[in-house]
Amino acid sequence: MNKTSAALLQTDLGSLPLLARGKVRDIYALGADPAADLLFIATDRISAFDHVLATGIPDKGRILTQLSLFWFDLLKPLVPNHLITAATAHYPAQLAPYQEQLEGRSMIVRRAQMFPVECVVRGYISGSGWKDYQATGAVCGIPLPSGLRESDRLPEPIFTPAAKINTGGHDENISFDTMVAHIGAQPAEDLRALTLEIYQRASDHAATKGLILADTKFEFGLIDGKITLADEVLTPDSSRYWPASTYSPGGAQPSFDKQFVRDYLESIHWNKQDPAPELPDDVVTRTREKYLEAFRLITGRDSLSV
Ligand code: Q0N
Repeated sequence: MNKTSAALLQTDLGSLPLLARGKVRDIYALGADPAADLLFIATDRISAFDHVLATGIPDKGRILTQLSLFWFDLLKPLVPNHLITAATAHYPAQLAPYQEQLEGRSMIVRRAQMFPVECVVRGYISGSGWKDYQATGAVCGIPLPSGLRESDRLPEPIFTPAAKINTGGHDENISFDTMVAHIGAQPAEDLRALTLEIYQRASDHAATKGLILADTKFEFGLIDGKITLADEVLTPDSSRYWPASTYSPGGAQPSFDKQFVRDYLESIHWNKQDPAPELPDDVVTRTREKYLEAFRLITGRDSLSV
């Protein structure tokens, strides 16, 4: 059994070059060579309403990392991925002093030439897709049937790419034609086909576990000229999972993982400006339990192995 330990909010890997710090993940380069492998670390940070909160969720980083590893393995027959290893025993010796910060929550990955596009796929109409549909009847230029309700299942899954807007800002939904203009027709068609194929496989798996995979986001890059699945995959941070048993279209569905957090933040009337507030212990405990529940449902495993 894993004892709950304090949340890891920040990594510190001495002189290793920090390549990027996301809301949740810290990425280091394993050396100064521009081709050096990367070290991904998922911290226990949690964001809500686009802000990183002052309190972390113990084990969240390990849960998300092990979910990504589960999905990389399941999807291996469909698409190569950037993972080299998540076994700290196989990490380079220079990382040994940081073992505590790395165990279970990190992976060494190959550096890819990333496509500057978020590959989003939606089987259900929610979030920014719902907003766009209400305004225009379409999402990313894809016309949808009239009369859809919020959270309705779509006639078929749709590919709705988004472009990164620097740091902090929301991604912007773009048309397939705009994606073609950015990266070229063949890569765009390949990424769309792969994204839809992976979504089908993943939502089939989720369905057998009583979960709806409403939508999710992938990032791809080129490694040795081959399209490769990168970043994190199919975690609750990059996906909307809904319990099938309580699915009820005609309104927003509660967040599987963050609902207690959102409810608490609404209850204190936080103005959604920095500084983000602390979370009370019971919200932390119940949220941690939701991430563990997602992990158990999706992987069929009882608890984290590390
Ligand atoms: C890379 N991102 C954006 C942190 C992660 N294999 C790779 N090679 C080169 N670069 C990247 C990868 C990957 N994956 C991807 N940054 C660098 C993803 N961010 C989003 C915010 O959190």
